[in-house]
Amino acid sequence: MLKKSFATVIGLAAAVSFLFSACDRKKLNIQSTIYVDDERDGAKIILGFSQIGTESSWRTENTRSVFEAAAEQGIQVLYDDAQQKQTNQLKAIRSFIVYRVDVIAFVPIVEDGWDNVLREAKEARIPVIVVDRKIKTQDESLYAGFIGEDGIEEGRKAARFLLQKYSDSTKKLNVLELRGTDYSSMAKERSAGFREVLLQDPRFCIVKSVSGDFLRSRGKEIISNIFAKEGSLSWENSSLDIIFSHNDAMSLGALDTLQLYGVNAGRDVTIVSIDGEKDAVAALREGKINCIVECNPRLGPELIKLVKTAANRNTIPRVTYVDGRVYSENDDFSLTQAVGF
Ligand code: GZL
Repeated sequence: MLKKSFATVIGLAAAVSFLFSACDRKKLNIQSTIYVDDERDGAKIILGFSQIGTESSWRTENTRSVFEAAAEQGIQVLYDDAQQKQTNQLKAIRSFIVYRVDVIAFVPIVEDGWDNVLREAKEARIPVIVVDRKIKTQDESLYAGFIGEDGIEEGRKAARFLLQKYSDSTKKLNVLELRGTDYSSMAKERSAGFREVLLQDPRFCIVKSVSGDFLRSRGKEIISNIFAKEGSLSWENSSLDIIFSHNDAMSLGALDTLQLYGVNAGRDVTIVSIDGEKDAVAALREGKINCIVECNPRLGPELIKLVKTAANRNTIPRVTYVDGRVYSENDDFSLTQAVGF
């Protein structure tokens, strides 16, 4: 397979890419550098990896995990940080095709809009692995397989915790949902799984659902806007008893504002979150968050196994799910290993 020098590709691709090789194993600093490598080491597998960005600790741990696993297996990584823009991901994938990487892995920021670029990868006979979030496509043959979490099950786990926590309550319970990035599979799945379980119980009512884009700043802003409009933690005369947040970053942002308004998070309002980042686990131990559904970002080792299989033209499983546990106020944290990322 003719491999163009990356210097040539640089002129074609706006994406700033990062070539990571085993020799850099000691540094694991994830710096975007422009790498010019006129000679490819043909023996090594080159992975083109298009990542969404750095919107949360989950995302940076996910990226770190991929780099670390690739270094351990001597796989070179062309990396692109899309800075939350699908257009940047499309450019990066096209530059990977021009550079003729062996495998492409990407985290689709949203579900739609991938068929054309995946068709180009298929025509170039480069296998594509979808990571973390899912895509909607007219042609399932356009990608080799998916590895990530089951967002629907994560939403169900969050709801099951609430059903258990309020099993003895007779009052109406009003829920505020902080959604992740709209049109992303993860936000859609978490919402769907949460509703599937929770709304079987007529005591619960989701009175408001807002997209916080998985960002801490937006979680903070949404709660501030509610206080500005309502003067309290309520919505249209319904007190908000529960906040269900699609990720820890938005939960921590919400905590920032609740503290400002003197709300006793974890007691005056129940908070259920997803991910398991260190700061959120610390808040759980302090009783400010009531439940965290773990979403494991450390997909690197499993992904690299799939990359090696695909690079050798072997079939990979269509879906590889990684599971996570549930941390809650009921845990005896003296027994729980240090968790979080
Ligand atoms: C989960 C991942 C989500 C995390 C967020 O699979 O897609 O995106 O839950 C991250 O923290 O922004």
